[in-house]
Amino acid sequence: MTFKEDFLWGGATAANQLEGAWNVDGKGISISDVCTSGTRYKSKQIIPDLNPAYEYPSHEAIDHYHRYKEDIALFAQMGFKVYRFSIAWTRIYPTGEEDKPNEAGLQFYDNLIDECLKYNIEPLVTVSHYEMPYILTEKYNGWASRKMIDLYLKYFETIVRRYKGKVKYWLPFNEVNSAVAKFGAFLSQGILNGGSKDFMNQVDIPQLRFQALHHQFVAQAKATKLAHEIDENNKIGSMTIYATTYPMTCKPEDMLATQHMNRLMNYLCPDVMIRGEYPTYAESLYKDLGVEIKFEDNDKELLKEGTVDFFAFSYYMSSCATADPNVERVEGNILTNVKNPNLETSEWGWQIDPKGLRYSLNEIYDRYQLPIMLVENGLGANDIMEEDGSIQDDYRIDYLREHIQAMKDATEDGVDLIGYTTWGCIDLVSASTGEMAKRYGFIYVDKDDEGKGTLNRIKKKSFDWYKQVIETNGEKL
Ligand code: BGP
Repeated sequence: MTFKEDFLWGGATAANQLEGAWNVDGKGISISDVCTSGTRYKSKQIIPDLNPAYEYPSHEAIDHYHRYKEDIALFAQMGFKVYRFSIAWTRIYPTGEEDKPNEAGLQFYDNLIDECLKYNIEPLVTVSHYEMPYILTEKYNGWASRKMIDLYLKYFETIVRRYKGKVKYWLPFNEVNSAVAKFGAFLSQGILNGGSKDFMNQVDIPQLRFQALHHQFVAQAKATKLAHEIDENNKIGSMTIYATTYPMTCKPEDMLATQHMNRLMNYLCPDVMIRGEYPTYAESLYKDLGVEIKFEDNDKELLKEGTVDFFAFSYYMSSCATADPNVERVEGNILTNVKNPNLETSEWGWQIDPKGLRYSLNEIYDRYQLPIMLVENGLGANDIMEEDGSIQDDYRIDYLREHIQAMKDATEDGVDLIGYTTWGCIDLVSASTGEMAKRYGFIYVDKDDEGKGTLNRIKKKSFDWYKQVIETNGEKL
């Protein structure tokens, strides 16, 4: 057995990391247009305050807003069956609180979606990918306020109605469990702890993060129910980071530490979004964190009524857990890992583990028995252009080949895997570092960390390789 005949091969991006055009056609200022961190802006060595004159990477990005036709034509050349992109909330509701949506923003996504459909590429839309109208963070402290639920739903309803019949697959939030890992507090939830937009180094207030997460769960459930009502063909996915966690040793203490990590990071969020209720272990997790969630009267029913249709996740690395506080930790960009001596790491310290993907897929399917889409996976690398202008990214081909093989093995194990979108199918701005130098694409974009370059698109070696993978439905790796 191998991949299904209608397996959805493709790639994934996010609005703020590729569109640019941050202040045109009525778009409002989003979180990503102002958010900072020491690493995200390291090329500039400054942490600026909100200053529209400052060149944040999202301001121009790779100017996909004006070049989407060229980019989608390249995806079509590779044979994409699906393209995962996100809609920028601030193009639709610039401050989040307008009564009427911004027609120019809606029109842009009409055009983008039509362009996909022209090539029979299925759009897979992320509704909120690490951004929201910035003003809502100052006014309400983002998702820490329950007010966000209605504002989000207004935006969600607008786009689901507008693109009805064209878009079937929806992901209400990107990596909603990033909030568990703290860096998501500003990036994903818009919480301004102590007024800080430095998302890696905020003061940590778990109570705010987890209450905000509860609001996101309720919003996701209401959105799911609504999307099903608007069109029964709509398929809604939960979307989380999944980092397989191994015990550092076979000591029972390490096994317990592993279980703890798995519950907190990998399972808490999908358990709620798929089963429609908090798992029993949430009570003790929250007690240890000193968190108490405020429920409103019908929250429990709402969570039950809006469970998702499929499981979507990002997979880049695996991790280890230990009960021993003295074991060395490696700083991944976003997740702090215990070093696994058996694995190689990427240039950015992410532990590469294709076999862990097979294991993860089996674990996930055993637990939920829902169709699964792997919606982010790939290798961030510093690609070098040869003198003849080519980019020989064999390391990326190796990485993807091994991960696709792992998906194949998992399919043979019986897992219902329905799609795969590699991250950053065209080079774009890194979410965690703000760099262009951390490239994931099959398509090279001529732009550097100083913002210089022609923005020309150049096919890398991996472009033809992925084309062949899709052509042969994963037979020829
Ligand atoms: C995920 C995010 C993406 C993306 C990817 C790679 O967590 O959903 O937005 O950027 O990670 O991360 P980075 O860009 O930091 O290399």
